[in-house]
Amino acid sequence: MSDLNHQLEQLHQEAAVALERATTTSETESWYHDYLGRKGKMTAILRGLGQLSAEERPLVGKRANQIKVELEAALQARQAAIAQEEMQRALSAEGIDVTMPGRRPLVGKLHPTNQAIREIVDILVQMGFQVFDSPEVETDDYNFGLLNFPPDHPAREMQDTFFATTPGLVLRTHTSSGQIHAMRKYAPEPIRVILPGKCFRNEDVTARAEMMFYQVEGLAIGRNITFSDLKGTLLNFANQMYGDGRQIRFRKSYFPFTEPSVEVDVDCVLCGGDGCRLCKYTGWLEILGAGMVHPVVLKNGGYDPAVFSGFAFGMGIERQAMNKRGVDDIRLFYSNDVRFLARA
Ligand code: FA5
Repeated sequence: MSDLNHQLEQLHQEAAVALERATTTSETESWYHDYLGRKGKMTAILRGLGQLSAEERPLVGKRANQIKVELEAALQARQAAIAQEEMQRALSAEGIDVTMPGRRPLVGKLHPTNQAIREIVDILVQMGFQVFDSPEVETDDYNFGLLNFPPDHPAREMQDTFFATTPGLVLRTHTSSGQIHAMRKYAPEPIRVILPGKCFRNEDVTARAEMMFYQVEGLAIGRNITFSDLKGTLLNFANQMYGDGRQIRFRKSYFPFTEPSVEVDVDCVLCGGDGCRLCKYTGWLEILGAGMVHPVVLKNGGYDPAVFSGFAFGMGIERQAMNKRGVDDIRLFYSNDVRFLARA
């Protein structure tokens, strides 16, 4: 057996072991380069064939070819196995873990102001009020004059007004501006209407006050409407809005369009009247302004005050939502913070 033959067998073994150790496609490529390539160890050995005797040369040459064919077949098998492993690895790295909980899609919902409007309107509609629409841009008359605000009377300063560039037009400062529209449409029939909508006041924005906010106005006019009807209506409203067993209290107040006028509070929904941060330790939450419709306003609306009487009330919508949900800053309603909007 020639020395060359011996070298060939050794190379065969060494190459087979080295191939097993290759774990990536690029390692198998370097292996090919080292053993079977043009500058590889096999080629180097085969170059020595010329020095062999004429009898040995074909035998060693044949064996060399066998080894080469075997190694090439082994290389193909190894490369196929590695490709399979690499694919498996990539698949499991990028794969979908079907046991993971799904991501909850963000679903839009009604804005908290709209939720509150619907809740309030639903309660009042069930009590027999019908919704009446009135304009956001109003004449000074509907917003003030016809509601018994005398010209240049300091009462106008109760509500800081945005004036339109057209003289005589204002952005309504309260939904009471719709009262005369409703009365003039239905007088002399009795009415029970509610007027939900936007109001605007040129005020400093604070945790309690916005420049744009919503109110719902209530107005009932008939032949025998008394202050007791107002009280019963508001107690019923408070119980439905804030829960059974709620108490309300009336504090005397002043509005030019009602006489007598009151501010109405409900016992604090958070502490039940003991005093807490929400009610500023008073035990009460203010919910609205109200009163008996002033005779001058009845007359301006087309009703004879000798025959007809009525009550009216006006509440801030965001304030009701704040009371109910314990929100302590009205600015959250209009700052588009999704964390607040999603929670509300
Ligand atoms: C009025 O606007 C009267 N028109 C209410 C009324 C109607 C009285 C009918 C009698 C009869 P007042 O200015 O108090 O009243 O506003 C009523 C409610 O609107 C307040 O209690 C408050 O909840 C809300 N409100 C007033 N100003 C703002 C503001 N800047 N931001 C948010 N809410 C406000």
